[in-house]
Amino acid sequence: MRRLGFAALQALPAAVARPQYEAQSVGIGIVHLGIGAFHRAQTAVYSDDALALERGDWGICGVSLRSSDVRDRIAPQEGLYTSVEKSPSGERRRVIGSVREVLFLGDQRHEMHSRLVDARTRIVTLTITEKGYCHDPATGRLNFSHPDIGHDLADAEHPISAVGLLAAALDARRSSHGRPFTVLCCDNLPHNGSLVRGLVLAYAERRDQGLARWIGKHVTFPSTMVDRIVPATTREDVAANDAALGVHDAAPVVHEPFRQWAIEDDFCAGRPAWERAGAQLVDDVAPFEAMKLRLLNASHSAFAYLGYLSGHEYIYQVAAERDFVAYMRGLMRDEVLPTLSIPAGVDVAAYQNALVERFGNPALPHRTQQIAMDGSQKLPQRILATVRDNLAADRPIDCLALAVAGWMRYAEGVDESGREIKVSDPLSSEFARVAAAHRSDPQALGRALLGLRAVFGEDLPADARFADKVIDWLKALHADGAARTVARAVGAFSNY
Ligand code: CS2
Repeated sequence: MRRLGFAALQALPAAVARPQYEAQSVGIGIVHLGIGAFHRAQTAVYSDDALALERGDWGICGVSLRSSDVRDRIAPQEGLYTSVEKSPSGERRRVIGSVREVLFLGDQRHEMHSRLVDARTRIVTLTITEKGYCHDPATGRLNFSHPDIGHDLADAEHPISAVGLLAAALDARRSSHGRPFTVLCCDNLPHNGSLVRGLVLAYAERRDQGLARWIGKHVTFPSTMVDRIVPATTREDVAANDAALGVHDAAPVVHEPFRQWAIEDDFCAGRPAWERAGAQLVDDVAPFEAMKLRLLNASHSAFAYLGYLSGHEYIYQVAAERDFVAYMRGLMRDEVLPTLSIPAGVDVAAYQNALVERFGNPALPHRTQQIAMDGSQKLPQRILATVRDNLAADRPIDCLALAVAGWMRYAEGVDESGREIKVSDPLSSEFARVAAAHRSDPQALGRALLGLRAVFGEDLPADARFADKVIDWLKALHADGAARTVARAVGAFSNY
């Protein structure tokens, strides 16, 4: 079958949209670190729309840090790939042209560094997942004992961490043309711009105080909130897309119709017209980010752990369960909303209803295990920050504590039928050690996992209102299973 590329565009069926601008002539102005499915389904689509509406050299060079897979799939296609929007009302396919180059750090370090240092590169965006920043999730500080950070400080010319790569590129720019770029974190982290700024400055200070000062003075790190549900692409997705296009695309991405991008407008060297593509340029992203992290991502993680333990492979199956929907609504209503300041003009009731509907999209098989990954890196900003706010105000945390207990039960690595759970997490070996030591003792297991300071900090394990509630739920999960425990939790709601 013919391969997707510019020469194949004209032959595509009329129903398949394609770039509405001369993508081949667009110069590269953005380097994206972490060119996974989310970036290609969300921020690269906004850029594609923006380029169609306002010409500019804002093409994207995507960089993979860990694997050559995406590069090997997209480079032969001249950067082109299909965005497949899937909903109960059908599918919409569109070839995206904003990615103009894809590199792999492992064997194209020189090309990548040149692109990062090139004065025409004015923005570096990142989606490297929560664990990619080598930080301590509980404190937000750079983890200098992280092996990648240790490697980079010892060999600053050949960094492997995103923080090290940014610092090396900025150092080379400082000592050559002197032009900075904007760093735009697009990961689900709280105050992600200032968080990444702190990490890069902490790293730079260890290397060169002058570099740290220059970065602090010239480089901007605006925060953003990104939202689109993007399950991992399956072989079936690729086959169905080839059949629809009539050409082979090795790297389609599948996603929901919904998308949102709130961005602080603080760019030191310009930006694409993303607002013309529907992005929201705001003075303060924090309210948007808290709403999204605490309503969507907390519910997602709760569904992932408790839903998986209840025997559900996909989120839409969990969202079809009346008790789980009641649990999600109760968690949002009683324990998240009181901690939020809703941005002006936002209908938060409609937002919550939309979340339930989005999770229930049966056309989008989003695996519970995909969302369950890296829980130690996700829980602090999705659930524990909300717990802290509620404890400070002496408000309930029952549903949040059940989500944490669900994570603990999942982290044990054995499901309710005794089958192994493949737990994917930077701390998975620690989980396995704790589970082996306390397999049949949920009290001791809960205490041991609460002792993970990188996740829970010092305060939460010491607060009996939280620790005791989590352990009580963990005991219930062991005794009755997740489905019955969720049913019991919602049975306690007065209006259920
Ligand atoms: C999910 C997110 O995998 C996960 O942790 O909760 O990727 C979620 O799909 C996105 O944040 C939605 O915008």
